[in-house]
This record gives sequence, structure tokens and C-alpha cells, in this order.
Amino acid sequence: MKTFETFVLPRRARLHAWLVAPVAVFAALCLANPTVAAPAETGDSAASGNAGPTYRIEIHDFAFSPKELTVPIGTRIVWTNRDDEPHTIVSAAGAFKPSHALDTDDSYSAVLDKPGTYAYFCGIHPMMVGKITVR
Ligand SMILES: [Cu+2]
Repeated sequence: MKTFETFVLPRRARLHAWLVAPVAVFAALCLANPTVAAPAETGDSAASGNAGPTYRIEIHDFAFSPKELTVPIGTRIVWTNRDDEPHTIVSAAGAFKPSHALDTDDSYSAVLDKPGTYAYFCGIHPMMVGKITVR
């Protein structure tokens, strides 16, 4: 069974590569001029590049819970499969990358950084649908 970490770490590692160079330059500038305080560079929002909140959607008995959700711009949505059956998360409009098949207790996340309505479904069981409104 894949864990949440095996999914998240490679993504973090890629993001880390994006962040390291500018952070290193900024740190060098701060060392050269000690009156400028260095920002904290640890923590989830710094590492992921999104400062928004996190909302969780669970999959129970072939249904997303909550099925509909309204969230602020920049929210990270984390879906977790609590069924014994695999499920996937697919954006109806291709607004985010489809998930792999989630095993039991496996999670998938996407950051929704544009306002609008995001309809999604399970690619294995297309009758499983959900909707997120971002504003
Ligand atoms: Cu499914």
C-alpha cells in the first residue's frame, strides 16, 4: 500500500529544486546585509508554494464527503480514500492532474488557485462525482 509520504515526497523534492536557488540568493543577500531579517523557509506553505488553507475530502462508500465544498482561492484540497476499493480523482475540465489509483488511506492533493467551479469524478466509478467552488 502506498503511503501519503511516497506520493508527496517526490513532488516536494521537485518544488524544493525550484525554491532552493532563490532562497540561497536571498540568504546570501541577508548575510551580506545583517539588518534584513531572513524569512522562515520551513513549513508547509513555504515548501509547497501555496499560502492557502487545506480542506480535506474523504471517500466513504463510493462517495465523496463532503460532496460539495466552497473554499477560498489558493486552497489545497486533500482527498483520502477510506474505502477498500481503489478510487481516482479526475477533474471534469482537466483543471488539475488526475490522481493515480488511491489505495485504502491513500491521499491525493491539488491546489485550486483560480476562482470557479471544479467538477470532478472517480475515473474508475464515474458515477462518483463531487464539486468544489473556489471564490
Ligand atoms: Cu471510485
